[in-house]
Amino acid sequence: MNTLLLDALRCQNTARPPVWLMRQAGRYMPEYRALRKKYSFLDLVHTPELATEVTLLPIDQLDVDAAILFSDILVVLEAMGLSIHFDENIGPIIDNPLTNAKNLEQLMTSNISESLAYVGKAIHLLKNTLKVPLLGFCGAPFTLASYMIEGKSSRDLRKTKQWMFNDPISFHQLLTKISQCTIEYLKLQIEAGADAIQIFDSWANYLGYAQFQEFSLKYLEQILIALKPFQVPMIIFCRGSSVFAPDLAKISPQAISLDWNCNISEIRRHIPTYIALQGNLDPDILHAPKAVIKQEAQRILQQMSADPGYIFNLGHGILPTVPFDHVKWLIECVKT
Ligand code: 1CP
Repeated sequence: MNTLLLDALRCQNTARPPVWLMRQAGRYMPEYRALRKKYSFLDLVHTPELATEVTLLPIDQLDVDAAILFSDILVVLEAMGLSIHFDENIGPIIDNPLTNAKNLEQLMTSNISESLAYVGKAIHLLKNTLKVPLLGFCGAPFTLASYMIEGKSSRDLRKTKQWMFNDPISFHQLLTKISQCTIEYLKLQIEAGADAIQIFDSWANYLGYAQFQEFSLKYLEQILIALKPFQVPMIIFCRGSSVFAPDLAKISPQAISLDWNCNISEIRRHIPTYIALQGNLDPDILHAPKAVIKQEAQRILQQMSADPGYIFNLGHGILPTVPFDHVKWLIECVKT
């Protein structure tokens, strides 16, 4: 068993930094694109055998130090009664987005683990074959609320923020419901065998400082407190972590996954050494020439050398347009 990731999450890694990449299974991979000719994205997610096959692609082809379950943060929305489909060009689309506080009554908060049982099956299958730790994951309540309200990807989260400012009480009710379901969903993943969990707050960077505390951090903390008895390491990824990392540290996750806008050495000075740091490489670097990829990877590795709690990763997911051999090259650069 490769324990580099789990050692780094305990800030006790004395070997090289572990490396895995957000969205390491995806459209930049020829084999993934071939599978997508045969199956829809949701077929891959909903079928445990197919989700397992896709999860294993980057383990076999890139030799990364961790697997992340192939799924999506939006499956919880399906379990809560929203209907989702994925459009090739637009991305996820929610057919029945929330438009007013009355809609909250229709959201389902029971039987979450029954609806998402297929995720537990995929985790069981993976645990039988993997020699690296398996990450489970979920979306953060604020990020999930934004998809529920916008109905698709949005450049400004205008509807979400209008709801938040105009009717904070019902916005909190929504966040509470999402948090409850998320806790149940993460328990399912942990009981099925996930070795660590990453929470994705992809759109937290849209929040002002005070609103981040009230509408995001508070709910992240509730999730961490509820899952503490399981003693499974929790990583919080947050776009906006360049600013919010010290606040995230206050709720004591085992690791904070950084975006790429900050100087990681500088951030390290403000984060207790018992909390691991992950990420920080600009995902666009993977479009650059190989020499530039190596130089930028080495810059971060040098900054974090001798840090027993650093996990190499990007500042956000791999872009679908990057060449596969650039991703392979990056992993080689980190490992040598
Ligand atoms: O084949 C396809 O067309 C689907 C593309 C795709 C893939 C490969 C989507 C649609 N989701 C995924 C997988 C996925 N999504 C994983 C798999 C594990 C991995 O290899 O990392 C994970 C962890 C996610 C998480 C996810 N989904 C996030 C959080 C991370 C992030 O990138 O910020 C978000 C915001 C989503 C929503 C989503 N799902 C898919 C797309 C294209 C999007 C983003 C759309 C947007 O920009 O709003």
